[in-house]
Amino acid sequence: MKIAIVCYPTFGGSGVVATELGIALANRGHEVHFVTYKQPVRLGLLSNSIHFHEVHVPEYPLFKYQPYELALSSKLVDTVKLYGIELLHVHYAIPHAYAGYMAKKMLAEEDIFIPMITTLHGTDITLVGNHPFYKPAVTFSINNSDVVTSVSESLKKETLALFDIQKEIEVIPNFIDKSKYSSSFTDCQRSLMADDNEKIITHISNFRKVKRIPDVIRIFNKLQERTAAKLVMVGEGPEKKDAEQLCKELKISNKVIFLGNSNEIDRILCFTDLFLLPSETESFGLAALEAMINKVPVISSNAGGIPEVNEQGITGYLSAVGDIEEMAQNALKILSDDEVLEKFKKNALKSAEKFDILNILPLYESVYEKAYNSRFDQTYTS
Ligand code: GMT
Repeated sequence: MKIAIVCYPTFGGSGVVATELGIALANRGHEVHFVTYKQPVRLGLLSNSIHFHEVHVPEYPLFKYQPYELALSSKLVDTVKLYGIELLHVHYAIPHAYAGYMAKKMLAEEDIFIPMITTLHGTDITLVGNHPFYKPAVTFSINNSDVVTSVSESLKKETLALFDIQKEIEVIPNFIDKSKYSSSFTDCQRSLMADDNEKIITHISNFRKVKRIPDVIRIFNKLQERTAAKLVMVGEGPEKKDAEQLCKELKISNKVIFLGNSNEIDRILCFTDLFLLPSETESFGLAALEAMINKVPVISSNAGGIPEVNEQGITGYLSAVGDIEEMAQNALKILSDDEVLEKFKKNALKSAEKFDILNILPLYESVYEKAYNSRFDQTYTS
């Protein structure tokens, strides 16, 4: 099948999922066309089966806001016609589902009927999409998608509670590619980050408010008072400066390493003993799953869809949002006994394997088929 994927090309979870899905689809023989404003960060080499089409938004001084949706929908129309695309898969409702819907309508004028799948990822529903300024457009574009999927049961429930949704929402969880991790590094190079006696704690995110970065630092601060440890902070975002300042105030700057964005998170997770994810809201927690496939237990909040990934007392521990004391105690429970740590590591890997791409890809292919077959209905109804 010829599939156009629309996503954010950045380090955010939705872009990562969309990119990895596209790569996996191409490996299964589909032809995949990414349409976005920059080549997605996780996308490597382009080939006959993986294409990238850049959306340009010409600057014009009259506009205070440059019309990205307009440029995206026009690019989609051109790409569909030029490459004979059979299906649109848009990741993150805002503004992708809206632009996708416009492209569909423009194409229908030329008797080209193209089904659209919208995948809801989290903040497009829980934070941004829910704002009254966006809500009517988001509701409209979800209801006018041919198939709607959500990355967790929790996000599905929230979507149904917050919006007036007439469409069935299918849950297709996020995934990892187990085969990429099976040949794990023989030497994790722990010594690059810590002394032999120190445990390595890691946090990876886009450093936005919802990630509760100060909680990450304060959990670590409590932890390092009781056991020798280093904290590795991976990512970039608005909360990073304050996080560095907080480390100074707590006098732990020498124990916290800020690495910035990285394309080598499996290398970092290879030498990690414990992962922290105390988020305020999290539809799924892809970062936790990536930690788990690298045999790293997770200390997290119990927000949103995290309990669908991190299993209490098995792959890690979950606490109420903001309960940093309990999170620090649970972290110590895992770290202070090597046998316990080993057990949690094994469990983390085993649970993560359930989310292997080989189990999840057929679910997407089946909704693609359903949407593709529905194009005949569209022919008659539009
Ligand atoms: O976590 C973020 O802020 C990025 C955001 C995104 O859309 O790029 O992540 C969301 O989608 C991920 C992939 O489906 C989920 O794993 C994250 O839980 C979700 N983030 C939130 O709900 C806050």
